[in-house]
Amino acid sequence: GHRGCVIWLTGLSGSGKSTLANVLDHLLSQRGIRTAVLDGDNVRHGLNASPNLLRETHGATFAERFGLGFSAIDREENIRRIGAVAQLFCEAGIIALTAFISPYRLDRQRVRQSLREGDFIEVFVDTPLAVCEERDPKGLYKKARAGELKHFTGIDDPYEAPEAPELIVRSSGERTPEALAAQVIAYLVTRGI
Ligand code: GGZ
Repeated sequence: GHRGCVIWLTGLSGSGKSTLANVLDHLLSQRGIRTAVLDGDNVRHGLNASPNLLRETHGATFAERFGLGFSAIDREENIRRIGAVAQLFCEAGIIALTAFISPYRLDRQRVRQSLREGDFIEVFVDTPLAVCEERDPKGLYKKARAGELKHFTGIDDPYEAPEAPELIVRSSGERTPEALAAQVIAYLVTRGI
């Protein structure tokens, strides 16, 4: 059998992290490997969501007490919780595929340190800002440029690129998500995973 690990995708909004995670999920599952995808769709709307914005508990709304936004401290807590969940998957022998901007080096470093040596595989999805902005699938870059959305990563909020990631994939140009996934799988093979 194979051990679990955490494949931690980091990169800008629109860089292709979720797409890559889902292609990897599909390809690894086909090979009989157990995987789990964690991304904004299931975490920011699930584990870290504010399910009832109006419900008052002990003098504060649920969102005020537990909801996570995009301030540095909220992103830190978002990544901490995701790291903890990914660790549980890893210990259960599952390959966790996480797709979050995770813009702060220190937050990613903390997740790395919570895992056994070699279990944290940091993959920098290095798509240029111009390409992400051109894609702009949700129109968020447009809003950020117009000043309607503050603290948007890459526009008026920092993105700290990894200094020594296990792998860098470049998704600009002709390269399909399948080609990027093949690059990640080739890396996993060299690592004996
Ligand atoms: C960055 C934001 C912001 C701000 C909303 N900055 O393209 P998306 O929509 O689906 O991906 C982005 C997602 C980022 O959530 P993460 O949990 O990955 O962020 S972090 O790791 O930094 O905690 C984007 C949307 O949420 N979004 N506001 N201000 N992205």
